[in-house]
Amino acid sequence: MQDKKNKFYVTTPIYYATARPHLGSLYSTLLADVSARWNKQKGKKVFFLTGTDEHGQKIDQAAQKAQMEPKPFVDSFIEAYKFIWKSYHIDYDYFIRTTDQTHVKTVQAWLEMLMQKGDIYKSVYEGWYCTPDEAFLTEKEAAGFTDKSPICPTCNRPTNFISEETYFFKLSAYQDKLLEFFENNPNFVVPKERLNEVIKFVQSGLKDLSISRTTVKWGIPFPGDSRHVAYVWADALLNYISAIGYLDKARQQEFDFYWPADVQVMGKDILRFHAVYWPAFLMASGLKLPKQLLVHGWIKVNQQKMSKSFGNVIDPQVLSDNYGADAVRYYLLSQLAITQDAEFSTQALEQCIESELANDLGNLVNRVIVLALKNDLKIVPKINILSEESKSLFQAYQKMLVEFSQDMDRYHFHLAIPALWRFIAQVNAYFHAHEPWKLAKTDNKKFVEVINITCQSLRLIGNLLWSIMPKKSEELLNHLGLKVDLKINIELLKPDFELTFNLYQGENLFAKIEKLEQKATIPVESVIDEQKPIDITDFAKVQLVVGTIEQCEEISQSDKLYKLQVDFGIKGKRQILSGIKKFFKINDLINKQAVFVFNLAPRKMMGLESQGMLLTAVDEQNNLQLIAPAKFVPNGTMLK
Ligand code: ME8
Repeated sequence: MQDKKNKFYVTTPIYYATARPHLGSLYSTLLADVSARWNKQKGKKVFFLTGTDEHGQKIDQAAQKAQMEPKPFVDSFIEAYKFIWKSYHIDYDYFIRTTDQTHVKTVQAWLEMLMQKGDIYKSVYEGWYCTPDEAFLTEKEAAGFTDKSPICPTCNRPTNFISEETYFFKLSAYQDKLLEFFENNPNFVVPKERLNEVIKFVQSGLKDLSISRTTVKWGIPFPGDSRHVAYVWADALLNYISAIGYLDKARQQEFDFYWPADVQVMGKDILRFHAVYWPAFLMASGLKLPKQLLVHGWIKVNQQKMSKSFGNVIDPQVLSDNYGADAVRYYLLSQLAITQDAEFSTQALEQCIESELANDLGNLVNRVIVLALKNDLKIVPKINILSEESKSLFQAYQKMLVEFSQDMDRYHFHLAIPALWRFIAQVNAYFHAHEPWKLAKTDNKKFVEVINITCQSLRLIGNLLWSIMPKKSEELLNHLGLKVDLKINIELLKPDFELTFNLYQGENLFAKIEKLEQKATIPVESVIDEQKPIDITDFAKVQLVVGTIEQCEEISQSDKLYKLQVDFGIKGKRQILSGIKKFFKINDLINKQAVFVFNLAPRKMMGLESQGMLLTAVDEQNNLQLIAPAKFVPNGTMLK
């Protein structure tokens, strides 16, 4: 195996397989992907792990609600995870599922080992339990609720009282060791401040942790006592080591090489489990602790955490279809500070695409290439002497690279990106100040120099963008006749005056965005919030009407929208725009009946008015299907 110092092992939380991934799950996975790519560019041997958490009461209950057995139920979401990760260029090395037999065997062997060691013992547990969060309340958290179930402080939902025989992990024995570890490793948690809440929690006193259930069947059977199943965290957390071969003799070398993880990414909701239980499990197992936990805030919608169980989630697939995956990556990484919660906004996303991506970067690339090609400069030759302004541009670059690298290394992507954009502004200023369109006519030598220096700068920008927007980085470099070169250590990336650039115009890096209204275009996943059922009067507000699609036309400059002419019988004819072009040929739609939202306020897209919304359903292959009555009904029929 190679030099251990030169490896980088990064993990995401494993997501509950109760629904398709949402923007929150994408965000954690994206942070891990950027770290993985950045470290690859630093020449490290990277292992990037993600996956799904598939056992426990929460999953079992969700499966029952869907009238399915738990295994086929969890199976049904895996393709959506893999598909969405792929469409966002998430380049993971392994996708672990906690129902994988290798994981199950590892957990059982580990439980057995700790039982023999005396760190796990059997007794009776009583306490208030929050199923959505899979956590017991502490005595302090449960205190003060005399006449009703205590409310979970994390999600504000009622808890249940549980009294049962259980296996305990001797968490209390690790209280002092944990505090000592935190004291010696103040940078264990990024951002640092979040470690304080953990320290306070540990200082308030650790009780032994219940890690098995007899009342739940959907889980990993306890070795030698199959009435019990391992309970969630003792199963889920182990994924980080089972995936790389823990307790598997044949994979010992691999495990020794990758463990400990260099960074483990998670939202602040699960910090306690990762900063207290997980280190204690590892200490008990005689293993090293992860080097760092990267803990980010929540993406919120209407001031509330975006969450499957609150039913307010945004589908990342709809966003990538509308805006392009790399643009969404850029928005999430540059606009959301990992240190804080942030409200998701399509307006901010669109603003970001228009001004930072299309104007600052896309236009610069386009201008330099169009101008060079117009003046027959397809191959930009080397230059020998650098002017003072060119030198000072690259000095600014060197300074920016130091800042950029430091922020990338500490996972503050929201600071690294603006530093890069300040350099892009300097390159824009350099290009415009020289007015190369005039030089082309008056001073060819100077003209070639300005084009060369701008291309040199774009090469540097393109390489630095690879971890943030991998596809756009490749496209940008492609415009210059180059490819991403992972052999260059990114921290030493500098202009290469031996290079010539073979320019290629191609399509603009960032297409004009098709502005779509947030509510109409970003469907909230159809998870019903049991806490807040809607009233029949809410439902009655929506008019769902059957119509026949009479005409369907493409819209120039839009690769997503069709313009439909729909006949609603006595209700008249309407023009309706729909982003379904990718999924249907025109002839598949003509003369078809479908269901439309009829009383949606008209809205403009690509300068055209849309007077309603076509309803579709996503099938298992992630294609759209029309919703139509089983038999022909008169156009204009309202759904009841
Ligand atoms: O907790 N904003 O799984 P989970 C930002 N299976 N990130 C969010 C988010 C939001 N609104 N919502 C979710 C579990 N996340 C356990 C983890 S690990 C051994 C077991 C992200 O599906 C964030 O990283 O509820 C959060 O920690 C994770 O998804 C929780 O996903």
